[in-house]
Amino acid sequence: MEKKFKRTLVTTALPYANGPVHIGHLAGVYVPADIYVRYLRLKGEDVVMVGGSDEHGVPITLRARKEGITPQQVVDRYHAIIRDSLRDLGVSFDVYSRTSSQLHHETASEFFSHLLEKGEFTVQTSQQPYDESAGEFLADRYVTGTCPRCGNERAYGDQCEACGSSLNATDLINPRSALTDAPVTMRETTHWYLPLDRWEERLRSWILDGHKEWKTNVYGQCKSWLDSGLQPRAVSRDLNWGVPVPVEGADGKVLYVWFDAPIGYISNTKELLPDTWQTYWKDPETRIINFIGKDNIVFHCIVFPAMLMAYGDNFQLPDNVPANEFLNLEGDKISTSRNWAVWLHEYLADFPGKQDVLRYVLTANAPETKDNDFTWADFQARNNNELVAILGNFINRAMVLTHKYFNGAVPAAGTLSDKERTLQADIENVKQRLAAALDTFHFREGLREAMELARLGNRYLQETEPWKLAKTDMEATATVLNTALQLCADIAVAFEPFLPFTSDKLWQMLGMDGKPAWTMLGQPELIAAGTQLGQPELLFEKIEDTTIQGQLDRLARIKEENKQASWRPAPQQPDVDFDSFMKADLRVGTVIECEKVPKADKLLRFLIDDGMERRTIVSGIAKYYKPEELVGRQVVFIANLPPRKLKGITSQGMILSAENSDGSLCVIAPSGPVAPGAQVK
Ligand code: B3M
Ligand code: ZN
Repeated sequence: MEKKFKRTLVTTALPYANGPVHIGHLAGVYVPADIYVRYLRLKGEDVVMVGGSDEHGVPITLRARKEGITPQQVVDRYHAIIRDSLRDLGVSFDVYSRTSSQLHHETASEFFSHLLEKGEFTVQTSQQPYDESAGEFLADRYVTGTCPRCGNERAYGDQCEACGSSLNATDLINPRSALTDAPVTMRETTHWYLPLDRWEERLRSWILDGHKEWKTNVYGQCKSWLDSGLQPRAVSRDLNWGVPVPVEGADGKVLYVWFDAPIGYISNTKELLPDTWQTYWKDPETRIINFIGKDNIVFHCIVFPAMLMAYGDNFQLPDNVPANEFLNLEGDKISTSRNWAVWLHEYLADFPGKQDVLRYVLTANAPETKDNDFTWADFQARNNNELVAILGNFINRAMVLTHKYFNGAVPAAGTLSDKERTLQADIENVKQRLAAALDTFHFREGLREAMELARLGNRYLQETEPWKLAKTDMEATATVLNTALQLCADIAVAFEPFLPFTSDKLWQMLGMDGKPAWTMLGQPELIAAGTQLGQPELLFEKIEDTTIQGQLDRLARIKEENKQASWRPAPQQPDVDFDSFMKADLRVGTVIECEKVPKADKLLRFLIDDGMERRTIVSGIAKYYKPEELVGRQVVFIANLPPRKLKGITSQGMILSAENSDGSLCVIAPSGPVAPGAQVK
């Protein structure tokens, strides 16, 4: 028997305010959470959706240092971008706040103090990396040095990006401070730890016995954490950005960001409901749902629940944590630091009025059970072949035909035939399946069911052909169009959670009053006969190839920039003995002629004055020079290579060029005029 709840509290992972939000955040957290909340509201349930920016943590301080601004300035900038862009996408938070707020600082501080008083922490002393000249402890990210695995000299204290191994700061060879480049020393420091091992048994039975219905990816991760045994976790850090540890003498120490951030859910609820927030956290008849991405599972299923259990006072644990996998972009992992993302605020500027297209594509392709890929080709195809061709098309046909035959007034239905009765039953079945999908967090499937309504509509019009009926039987035509318009109204209801802008527009276009409600879906007389329809407007428009190409070009540019930014000189070649080197006869020559080699887009043919005669050399630099700009210039070439045939031309030597970080070639030349044939020594 399913437990009955009186209300639902939906939380969404707090995005780090060190960058804007991207499609990965949306597909994993905010779009599914919003669909769920809108669905519950449509059913008239008591539901509250809370969110906010996560404004603490090392990455924010690093960004501030890099830009020469304060952490507060960093979070002010990104908090505003994140808040506004989520709002503009229609993500319907009841409150969207931030962890740098005073209320949050007080709440997190009180939470810590309460655990401290109850004896829920242990204290441990450990050696941590320290920068003597800056007088600061260093988070792992602040320590750089040589990777013990691959020899990369720029590895970080938590990870080597060259070989991918995850490291501890103490593993690095020659560790240096990323702040001052000074050598890192180790210093003793004391921190508070939450002994997760004390809660292991309760967590086990709560999750492994009590929540077998959780998604397999979530349940599986929890099981493997629990099976490998829980350890105490530090809940404080030596850092000067965050919630100060509320203990005498703990200067320079703040709460660990993963300790304060989930408490943000509580602060946000308090901010929204100063008088009744406790009902949403402590009443067993409240159901708490945490929407997160898979990298946050341990914090939401193990650490935060342990914190809540340690606090006591009837704090409720989440009822479900429907974590999603990751969304990739055009085959590569989304990355804020590499700018490999489709940023929401940029999408909204590039595609005005197309919020629902993005919501649709991200839901249809949501990474619910495995990592998925966002591609612009798929975005275009889903818009053109599904939203335009199926959904938009059905609505438009029903509207246009009603305007044509009934001056835009909903005609009264006459006698219903089997076709209408079958359709009615089909709609009812879709409604059941849609509800079942949404109740169990299967949003892709839910969207497929909602689309089924439009498919049913197109099939119904195809079978009844009102444009032919209208020539002989106006009463039958009225019945068909009435039925089709009822289905249009059903669509406005069913799509409200998924495509709220479209649903709203459609509701208006149908001349409906009030707001859609779940119980309306499938009602035979949802839209009353005689209702005057608005003008039929297209709900979706085709997206052209040029638009998509523009986005692909942007990504290609970013890929190129990243390649150049990560460029390093090639490793030095093995030693060569002096005599061998001296055998190469390097000389200066003057270019007499230069022209493109036909049918070879990379090659140029040179005629070089080498001081004795004219020799032909073929060189692969056609992409980087116009032939005429090289005529008259001096180049360096290897004179004693055996002749080689290239595209039928015998090349007598090789012109030297340097390869730039973008792969382009730059011809080597003497820095002043030199007699042709001069040797390079
Ligand atoms: N800011 C991590 C993340 O964005 C973190 C979530 C906090 S939820 C309490 O992946
Ligand atoms: Zn390495």
